[in-house]
Amino acid sequence: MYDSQTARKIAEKRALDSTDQEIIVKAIDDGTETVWDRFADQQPQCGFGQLGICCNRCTMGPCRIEPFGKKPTRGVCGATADLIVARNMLDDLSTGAAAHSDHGREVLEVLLDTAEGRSQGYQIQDEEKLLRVASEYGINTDGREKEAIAGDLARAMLEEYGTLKNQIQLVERAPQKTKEAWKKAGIVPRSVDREIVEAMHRVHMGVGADYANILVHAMRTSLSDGWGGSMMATEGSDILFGTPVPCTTLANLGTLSKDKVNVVLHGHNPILSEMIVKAAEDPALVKRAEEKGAKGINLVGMCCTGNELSMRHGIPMAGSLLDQELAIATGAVEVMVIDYQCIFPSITHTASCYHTKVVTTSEKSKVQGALYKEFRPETGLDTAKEIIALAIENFPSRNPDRVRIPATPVRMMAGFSEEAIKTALGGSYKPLINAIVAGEVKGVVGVVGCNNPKVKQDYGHVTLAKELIKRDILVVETGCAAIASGKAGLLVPEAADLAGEGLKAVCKALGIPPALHMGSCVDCSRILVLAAHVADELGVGIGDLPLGGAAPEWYSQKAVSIATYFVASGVYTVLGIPPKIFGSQNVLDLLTTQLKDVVNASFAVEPDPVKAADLLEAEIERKREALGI
Ligand code: SF4
Ligand code: MSK
Repeated sequence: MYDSQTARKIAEKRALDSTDQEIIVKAIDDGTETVWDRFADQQPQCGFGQLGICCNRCTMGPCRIEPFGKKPTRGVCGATADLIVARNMLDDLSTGAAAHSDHGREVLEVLLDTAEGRSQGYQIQDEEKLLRVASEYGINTDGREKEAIAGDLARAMLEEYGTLKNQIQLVERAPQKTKEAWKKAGIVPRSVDREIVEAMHRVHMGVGADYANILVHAMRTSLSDGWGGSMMATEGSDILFGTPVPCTTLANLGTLSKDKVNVVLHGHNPILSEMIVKAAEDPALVKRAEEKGAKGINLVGMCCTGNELSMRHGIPMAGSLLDQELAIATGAVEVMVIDYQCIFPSITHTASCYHTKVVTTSEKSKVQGALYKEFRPETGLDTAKEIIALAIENFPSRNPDRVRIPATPVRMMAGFSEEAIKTALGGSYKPLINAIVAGEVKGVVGVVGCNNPKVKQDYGHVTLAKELIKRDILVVETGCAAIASGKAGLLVPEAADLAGEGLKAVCKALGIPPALHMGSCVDCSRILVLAAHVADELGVGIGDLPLGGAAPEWYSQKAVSIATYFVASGVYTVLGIPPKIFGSQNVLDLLTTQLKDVVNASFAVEPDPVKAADLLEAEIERKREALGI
């Protein structure tokens, strides 16, 4: 137990945002264990693991390589540090690509079920996008019912996961020059499942033993995610639930309500949470909530399920990865509904300290101690209503003496899909290109990725975003990075006052924030599409554009895949958390230097966000100079 001054100091070290700090203090007072406590318990963390030079792939091991050139220099099988590092990276990346892509598959399955009349509560919301994407697939749209087209499209997209076609259609969206670079490097992705399965094959003992060859396949696998699984997750969700348009909502833990039934929607896939949004509007359930003494039902988002809902419905955003336990520690959450990804396995342990019930909904993502309500498309709305009813029944169990909700949520804008950005620009990318050519906007950087207890929560994201906009660099964001900027007040048009004169003028003229919320982790694919359109207008490759990427606080295997498909697509990307590759100088050289000759982009590692902004600005200047602007 700490005195209040010490608890406050600890909280200030853990998180940037004052509402997070407030609840960290409460969690400390309540004796509730959080991710930061577990992180402290793990110190010192294994140096071999951090360098990527331990291997636990087979039972001749586990093996580890001595990092200073002494023995052992090889694992029992003979693998070198180069090989062990490269295999570990491909393994991590493939896990991340699988997570995104399997999410995409589930969206497409719901699209197919909806097209064939088997789902409950779903409708095709964006017919215009349906027709547009269907035509990319060569599907006949003339005079046909939208359900018939959607059925054909869902089947064609599901085929992208298979192994017979050997060509992902959406790769055609990339500019010609980018595709040629991929072809030359042998990294054109063939299909989603094939690249991931092949990756698992290659990392088996006795298969891939050439680190460079392993990393080439890592690039191909990441492209099957960015231009395949993730892109299909985004497009399928837009067709089913609507393509986002700008909207204003609120962010931080203050979005929880003192007098309403609070339901937190946490995870990544919008297919169930979309039904929960519908269920929460059911007059019978609203009435039942009132009968239980609540003033209504309050839905808030968390992590990327939250991003999906903020983007399409303006549902308030309670927080990001490191906020999941804090939301429960407010004592005001009746139910936390989870689908999958980025959910702490200890979440039910946290909930057991309060009245919160955790509901799991995916057969893939069960958690011990949670209530399981299986999501199936044919009963989606019924399941959603059951979950809301459960939350209502739990409202009287809330102990008002243990509730603390921060006072002031912050306003934020979301909904900047690629289509919405184009609309905001007046229907064409020309104004953005003109502003870039004129130097008013020097370039664009995608700031994406997670939180990580190794970094003061949100410090990396917010500091980097502020530095970039100050230097007239437009920021586009997804995932927890977007949530961090939302909480920090950067996602409103008034934040343009923090930007350099050129970017400020552009934002003021268009009425947009200097940092644009483009969605969830799979929506990093929206950034790729935006880059492809701009490159096409200029007749260049993505690698020629003054673009950058950054993941200042990343933690997940999905982020390894995102960062790699950014680089493979031609976007120089700076990582704030060192990846587990420093045990191999050869792998480091390949990823940070030699890749430039292949895709005109590379990785960099820079934990200091101000120095990261320096690197990104220098790279943008390099690309501008090469373009002659
Ligand atoms: Fe050791 Fe080789 Fe087995 Fe890895 S694959 S655990 S390095 S023997
Ligand atoms: S939720 S993958 S912590 S961004 Fe997409 Fe945030 Fe990273 Fe999960």
